[in-house]
Parts: sequence; C-alpha cells; structure tokens
Amino acid sequence: MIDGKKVLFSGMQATGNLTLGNYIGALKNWLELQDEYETFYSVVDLHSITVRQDPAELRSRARKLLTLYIAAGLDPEKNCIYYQSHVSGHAELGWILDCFTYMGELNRMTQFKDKSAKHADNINAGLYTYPVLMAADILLYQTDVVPVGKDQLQHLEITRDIAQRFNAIYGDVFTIPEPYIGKTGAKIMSLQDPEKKMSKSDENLNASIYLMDDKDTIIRKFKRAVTDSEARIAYNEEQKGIHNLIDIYCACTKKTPDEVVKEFEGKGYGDFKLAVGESVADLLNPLQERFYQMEKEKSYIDSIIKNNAEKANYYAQKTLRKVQKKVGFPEKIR
Ligand code: ATP
Ligand code: LTN
Repeated sequence: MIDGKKVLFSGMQATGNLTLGNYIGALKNWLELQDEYETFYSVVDLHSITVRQDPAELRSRARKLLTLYIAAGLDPEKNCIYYQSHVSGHAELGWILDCFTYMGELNRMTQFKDKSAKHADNINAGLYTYPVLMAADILLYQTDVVPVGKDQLQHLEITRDIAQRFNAIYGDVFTIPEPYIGKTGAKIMSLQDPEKKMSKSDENLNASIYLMDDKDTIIRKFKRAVTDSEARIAYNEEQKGIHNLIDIYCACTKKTPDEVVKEFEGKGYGDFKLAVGESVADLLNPLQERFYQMEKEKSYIDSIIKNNAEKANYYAQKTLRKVQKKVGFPEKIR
C-alpha cells in the first residue's frame, strides 16, 4: 500500500513498434486502472538487451515508448512512468532472487523456449533468467496487481512462487501479486495467422497493426486479414480469424460479441473488415496526434523522466534495504 492505495506495476519492452495487441492487451487496461491504484509503469529496457539491440535504436525506441505511455492517456503526474535502467534496484533484487529460483522452474518457461528458438545464435543467460528480473520488477514495489496479456501469466505465476518461497524463509517481506487480465482482447492474434499472437517482432508487416499506422494502412491490412471460407460472421473457436476480428472490434467499440454478430448478420466479410479497420483507425487517431505533439515537448518529457525515476528509486530502495537485511548483507555505514 502507498498512501492507502494498492500498488500496480506493469512494463513493456522497447523492442519493435507497439502493436494493437499491446494496446488492447495492456495499455488500454492501464488507462482504466490509473485512478484506482498507485501505479508504476516502466519501460523495461534491461529486459530488452536479452536480445541483441542497436544502442542508438534502443535509446530512441525507449524514449518513444515512454512518450507513448503519456500520449495514450497515462497522466505522468499521477503515474510513475520511468525507465527500468534508471532504478538500479531492479538488477540488484534480480540477482538476489536468482538465488531463490530453480533452474527446473526456468526450464518450463514457454517464452524462453520460443525466444531461444527464434534467436538460436544468442541463447544468453539473461534470456534464461528473464522471468526472475520480471519478478524483481514486480516485487520491488510491493505490487498488488499486474495488468498483463495472457501470454505473461506463466511469468506471474513464477513471480508468486519466488515471493512465497522467500517469505516462507524470511517472514512477510513481499506482497504476493495478482495478475489482472482485461475482459476483452486478452490475446489479439496475428492478422496473417490467427493461431499466432500479434507480436511486434513479427517479420510479416501485414500481420500486425502498429499504433502509428495511418488509416489507409490499417484498412489495407484488415482487408488482407486471413479469415475462412464459411462466409458467415459468427463467434466460435473454429473461425479463428473472424473471432479475432470480433475481439478487436469489441475492444474498439465497447460492443459485445453478440451485438457484433447481430450487427453483421447477412453481411459479407468485406463489409465487416472495413468496419473493424475504421473502428481501429478511430481509436488510434487521437493517440497518434497526441504522440506527435508530446514528442516536441522535450524538456517536459525530460522532467517527467527525472522526477519519476527519483520516485521509483525511493520505493525500490525501501524494499531492497529490507531484503538485503533479511538475507544477511552487512548494513551500510553512513
Ligand atoms: P515481442 O513480440 O517482442 O515478444 P510483444 O508484442 O509480445 O513483444 P511485449 O513487450 O512482450 O510485446 O508485451 C507488452 C504487453 O503487451 C504485455 O502485457 C503483453 O501481455 C501484451 N501483449 C503483447 N502482445 C499481445 C497480444 N497479441 N494480445 C494481447 N496482449 C498482448
Ligand atoms: N515480460 C513482459 C514485460 C515485463 C513486465 C514486467 C510486465 C517486464 N517486466 C513486470 C509486467 C510486470 C513482456 O514481455 N510483456
């Protein structure tokens, strides 16, 4: 608890351009939760280097992502928006928690298996211990809730296991966090392969809608979206492509799947795809305008970066000092 409010932590990697999946699965929920919780939203750049990055590009993407958090509607005066690399406590707690995590647990992580298959030439130890750093991110702030997409549930589970293990040895040190999954759009799928999640690192540019795509591009990508030959708009597990488009449309328009099915009864896929494209463009347009505006306000963004890093450090140090003492590190002489 901070000032009587429960704590919320979440983060995104500054790798690739954010997709509609990131927006619907994560950012959109963040916006809805910002008043209820004391929030920490991090640009998790330490996580990004588990995959080789171009330094200038990483720096620029990280700045863009942080700006995008604000452009999407997170008020930086209320929400602690900061770079993970500006708070050394993440890495320090990460190391300590490494010593409380079993290799057997990490071997089961599906994201590690997926990413090591994708980057077979660079299966580094950081990629392997990635979930432990993520646990440190969360536990550092005594977090109560973590809004994430479904793909991150396994990481939340290991975070809880590590925290419970630590608490069982040393007493109540960490708050045990709960995941928060939004009602619709927990998993937005690729437009080119509805069996795969929409991902910012997909090489097929038509598979994902990027948050900065213009209206024409968005509509073109939806027109090309892979569906099926049923020629009927229904919400079921067999018609995966249509299911995904309905999820997207619902997330953009706040309609329910039943309402959408009724709305498009007797209509063709072409009409439906166009409507989905338009609803997405309408949702993204204000965000894009705010982003281009904010990008110009350099000194304002700089002040946010500085102030919020200080705030995050304050809370991080509180937890870290407690943990260091518990595990037996000598006290600092001041
Ligand atoms: P990458 O492809 O580089 O692994 P990603 O697109 O999966 O990246 P992350 O940075 O791993 O994105 O995720 C940021 C947040 O967005 C997480 O909370 C994640 O659960 C959510 N998210 C990512 N993709 C989707 C998706 N397709 N549907 C719903 N939520 C998603
Ligand atoms: N692993 C997450 C990003 C992430 C995160 C976190 C999310 C890193 N640390 C802490 C929530 C809480 C991802 O790949 N989406």
